[in-house]
Amino acid sequence: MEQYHQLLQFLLDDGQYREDRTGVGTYSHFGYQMRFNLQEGFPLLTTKKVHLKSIIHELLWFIAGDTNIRYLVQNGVNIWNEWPFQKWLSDNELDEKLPKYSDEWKKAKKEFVEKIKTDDQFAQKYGELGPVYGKQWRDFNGTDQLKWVTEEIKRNPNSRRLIVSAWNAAEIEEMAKAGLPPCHTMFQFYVRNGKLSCQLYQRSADTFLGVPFNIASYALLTQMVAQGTGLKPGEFVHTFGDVHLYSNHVEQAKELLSRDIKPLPTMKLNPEVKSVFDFKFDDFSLENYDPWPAIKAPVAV
Ligand code: THF
Repeated sequence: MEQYHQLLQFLLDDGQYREDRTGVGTYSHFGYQMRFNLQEGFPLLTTKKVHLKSIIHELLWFIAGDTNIRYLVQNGVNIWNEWPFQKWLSDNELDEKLPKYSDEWKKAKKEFVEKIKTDDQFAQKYGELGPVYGKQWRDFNGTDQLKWVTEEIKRNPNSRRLIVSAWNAAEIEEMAKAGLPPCHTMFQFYVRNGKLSCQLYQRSADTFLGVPFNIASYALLTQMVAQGTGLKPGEFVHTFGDVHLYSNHVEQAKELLSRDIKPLPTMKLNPEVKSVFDFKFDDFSLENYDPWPAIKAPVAV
């Protein structure tokens, strides 16, 4: 994970200050690439504890084609709550009364999440993120891209068209209304010598909070698709558009960089599972993960 540390250091040293949609401000750079050899271990950050449980549930939720946060919150995953909550606030004209990140805002968010968990109708109405990842992967104007790509990898491994796109230009407006347009715009698979590699193009990246999740998530997806297609995992290539460090994550980034990197853990998948669509939460086990403690940082909405 040296590469991740290099990216953080690079943004601290050379990132250009830039205002952004959320009003927080970022240190940003346009165009960057990292590579992770999945044969060397599972690329989960060791210099802060990363909540792998959230990553696995989120990925299973994408693969299932789900776009409602209900499954996530029922499984203790809170990373997508901010957007439906903010929308609920503005629908009820509460966003002026409850300024972002205030104590009242946090209290109201807790109540909102509780209601999503327990109230079916409320969850249907307010838990929906719009036609985001799950929808586009499984039903892009009627095309099940994930099913197609997993079959095409087997039929035609030399193909240069092994692509899944989450960027559906005709539905971007609708995604922006409920949550946000996909940051992981598209990914491409590549097969050579019995190994499956994956490259992600990420148009916008929150380096401190999101990127450790994103690396682990796509590494895991690559491992799952590899198992489903009878291949070994190769490399994960992470390519960025606007890669940034939020101005309220600078101290946390410095703290992380002061810590020594530890050996990578190993991710074991249940070998009985033969298709990317059949994995359950209990089919994953992470071994030898001994990270430094978590570092708290606010998510910009
Ligand atoms: N928006 C922003 N501003 N940052 C992002 O990372 C991000 N995502 C997804 C969509 N929009 C984004 C959501 N993914 C956390 C992690 C991933 C997220 C959102 C939030 C987060 O807060 N992580 C904390 C807590 C972990 C937990 O609760 O389990 C952390 O310390 O890691 C990028 O894809």
